[in-house]
Amino acid sequence: MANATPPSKVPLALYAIGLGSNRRHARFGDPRHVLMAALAALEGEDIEAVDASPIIASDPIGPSRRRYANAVALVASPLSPLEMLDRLQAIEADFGRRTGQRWSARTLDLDILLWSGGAWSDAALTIPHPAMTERAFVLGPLRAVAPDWQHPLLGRTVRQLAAKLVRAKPVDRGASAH
Ligand code: PH2
Ligand code: MG
Ligand code: MG
Repeated sequence: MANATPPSKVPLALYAIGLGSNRRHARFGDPRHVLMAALAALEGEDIEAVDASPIIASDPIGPSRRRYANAVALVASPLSPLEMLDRLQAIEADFGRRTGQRWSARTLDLDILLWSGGAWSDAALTIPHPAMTERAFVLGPLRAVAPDWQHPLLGRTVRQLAAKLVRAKPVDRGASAH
């Protein structure tokens, strides 16, 4: 075609993705191995792995009594936030997560924590993740990969937020988390 234009280059966005698991997977094994498999599954044609934190073990916040494995991945992608959410939910489903498993023991939870575009809020998705500033199992791994990333609404870096959380020594923030 005479007027054909080359495919337009969509600029890449950077996302910080929180990973959590507190349930074995029949094939992958314990939660730590679930996260290792999930980190590999995140990479694809339009999601490029940039960095991944160490996988930590953390005490459960909320009603589930099993310990979690948690980690944070940094990925670069042309996907919009809602496209990324779709993709993460598809991966969760691939790992056997049933909808309605919120708060209960889950094989795999993938949350968008931060996005280089800043803040996002609609009926389906809120970025930054509203509970991230209260969760050591998020801020610890996030600090390992993106200490200088500034929370777009609070104007504080991840390093500052993590330091503040340690000082605050919350008694039980479980009820406000999701
Ligand atoms: N996720 C929750 C609720 N509580 N606790 C820990 N330690 N790690 C999690 O990933 C986690 C949790 C809901 O998403
Ligand atoms: Mg989630
Ligand atoms: Mg979550």
